[in-house]
Amino acid sequence: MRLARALIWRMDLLTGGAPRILDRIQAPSDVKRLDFFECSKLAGELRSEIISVVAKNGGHLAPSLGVVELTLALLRAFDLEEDKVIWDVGHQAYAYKLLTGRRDQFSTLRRFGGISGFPKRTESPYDVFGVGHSSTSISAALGMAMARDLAGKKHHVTAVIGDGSMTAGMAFEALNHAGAVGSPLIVVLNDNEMSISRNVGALSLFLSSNLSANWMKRMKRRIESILLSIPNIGEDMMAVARRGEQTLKGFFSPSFLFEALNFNYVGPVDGHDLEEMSRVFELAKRQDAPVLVHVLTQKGRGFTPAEKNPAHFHGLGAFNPDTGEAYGSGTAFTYTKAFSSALIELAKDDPRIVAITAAMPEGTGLAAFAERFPKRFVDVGICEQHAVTLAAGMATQGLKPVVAVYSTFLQRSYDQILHDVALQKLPVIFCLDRAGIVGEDGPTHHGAFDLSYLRHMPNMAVLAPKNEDELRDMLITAVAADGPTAIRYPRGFRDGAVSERPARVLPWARMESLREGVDLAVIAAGDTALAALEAAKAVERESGKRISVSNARFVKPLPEEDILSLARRHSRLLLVEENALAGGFSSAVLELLADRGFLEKGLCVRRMGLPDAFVTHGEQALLRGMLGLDQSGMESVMKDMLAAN
Ligand SMILES: Cc1ncc(C[n+]2csc(CCOP(=O)(O)OP(=O)(O)O)c2C)c(N)n1
Repeated sequence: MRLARALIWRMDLLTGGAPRILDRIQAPSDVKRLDFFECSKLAGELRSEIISVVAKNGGHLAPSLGVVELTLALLRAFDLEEDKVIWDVGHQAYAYKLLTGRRDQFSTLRRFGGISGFPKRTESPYDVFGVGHSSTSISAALGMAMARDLAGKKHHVTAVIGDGSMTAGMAFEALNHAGAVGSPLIVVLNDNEMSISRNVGALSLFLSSNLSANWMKRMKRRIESILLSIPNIGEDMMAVARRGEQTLKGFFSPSFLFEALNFNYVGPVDGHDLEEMSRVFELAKRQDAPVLVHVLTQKGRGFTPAEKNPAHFHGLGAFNPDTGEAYGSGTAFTYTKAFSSALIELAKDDPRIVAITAAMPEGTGLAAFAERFPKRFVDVGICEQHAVTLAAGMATQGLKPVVAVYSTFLQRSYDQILHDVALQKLPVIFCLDRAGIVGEDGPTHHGAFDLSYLRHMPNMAVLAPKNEDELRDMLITAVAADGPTAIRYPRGFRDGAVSERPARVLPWARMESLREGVDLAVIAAGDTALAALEAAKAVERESGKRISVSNARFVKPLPEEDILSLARRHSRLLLVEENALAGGFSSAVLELLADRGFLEKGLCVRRMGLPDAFVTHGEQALLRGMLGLDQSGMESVMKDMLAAN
């Protein structure tokens, strides 16, 4: 039976228009039956499939293209019915998804109702750990290995982590622990010398293939030419030097680092050479100790535009699969761009301003700042916690550090913000991009919690602009403040432009009235304020009622005076935010109203925001619509409130 199947496979291969090998992979173990020639054909098919789907749906292209052969090697080496493979970040797991039972759904990647862009335990039994944030894989893998040991089992546990993700402290905490535990555990270091942009840090030098290959070659050539230039004895000295080469290589190679942590080191291995990797994984499987397999890959491999510009193709929207050219609104003036240009403007006149990113200069808009003020720009790697305390240290010395980070990733730094910044009332500015619903990246990436995790910290100010123009005002307001300030703004754009007028410092803890009415008051935080304004106008036209709409501007300190004044003048109050309702802006307002006795007096309050559930992935506008956080959702709640007595 097996022989017959193998024969059919080979026959199909020989007959030009053969169906894809990919279409016959029913289970991950099917990959084991392929020979290296078939695997290389399959690698090509996987790349075509990934490129064509990501070109339509957007996604993480370059990371996934880089690990196609590595994925095949893992599936050949391990039995996924027993063994565990844990992907770090998980943005590179597209080939893995295709080979582990999700080929038929792959065209739905990142779409609402479709498969996730990241490994997800509820999606497949082969996704043994849910992920989206970086540098968790070794900890999770060690946990699984320790559970295996306790159960007296023998299967293999393998974490696959990129060199960018390896820069985070958490990865080292896990290596340190794993080395001490000493149980069998395989860590595959996928080294492409890139994080999203070029990887940074002293460690990246140590890991770099330049060191282990090019650097060694250069060094060798120089030593050879020096020795050969010595008359008579040069040749003999060369022979001695060649014998010492291995020792020198061992000393300077990354093995030095990992062996100190009690890991056996194997590598560097060519991550596009399936045969070599297969040999190495067989070797790794036989070790009765933690092993680090250092694999060198090329980010974007097999798609020329991505090979040339891996940072751009790291994660992107729809594009032309023939040319790599982006479709859509790449030129739109987003909040990120408004932040980027406003910060540069401020920094021109204020040498205290420094900008810090945790491996995301492009995503946060700091790349332009880095070009303009290279000495005042810091990329710490994927180290959000360190970024915050670094900023705190700088602030003690009179600098005005601006930490630009996605809302979801700042979750990592809760204690650093609280203990190192807020407690000492240090003037660090946090610019939180991607706050609220982000869209296709889904629950690991929605910025749903920042208002909740920041607003209870004493000394902290939390602001949310209604549009790009107000973001400029908030930035200058934050620079003028004498304590920590966070500004949170969404992915994408509201007005898509800023006005010509210079930015101005906003009145502290005051909101902005956008419309005065009598029948209902709406207070909205951030970007939702303008949608609420449009909704109110539409409802007014239809109902003849008059609605007050205010832009909160400050979530902390709460604009108490303005809120209480509205509560006195209205019998109905609607609160809107794109943050978890639990502990967010509307919670703060409710606390105030309860404390001041307004709830007892019969004020009718309704809240709109994110539910106490993780919001799935899908298009930003679609998710907002589903959650009722778009104009039409707001209209219906307003009508409902006006209809009630
Ligand atoms: C905690 C956290 N911060 C930032 C990010 C955003 N991010 C996603 S992938 C990535 C780079 C990862 O680099 P690497 O691990 O080397 O993988 P590669 O993309 O090069 O394959 C970053 C910074 C994240 N996912 N998690």
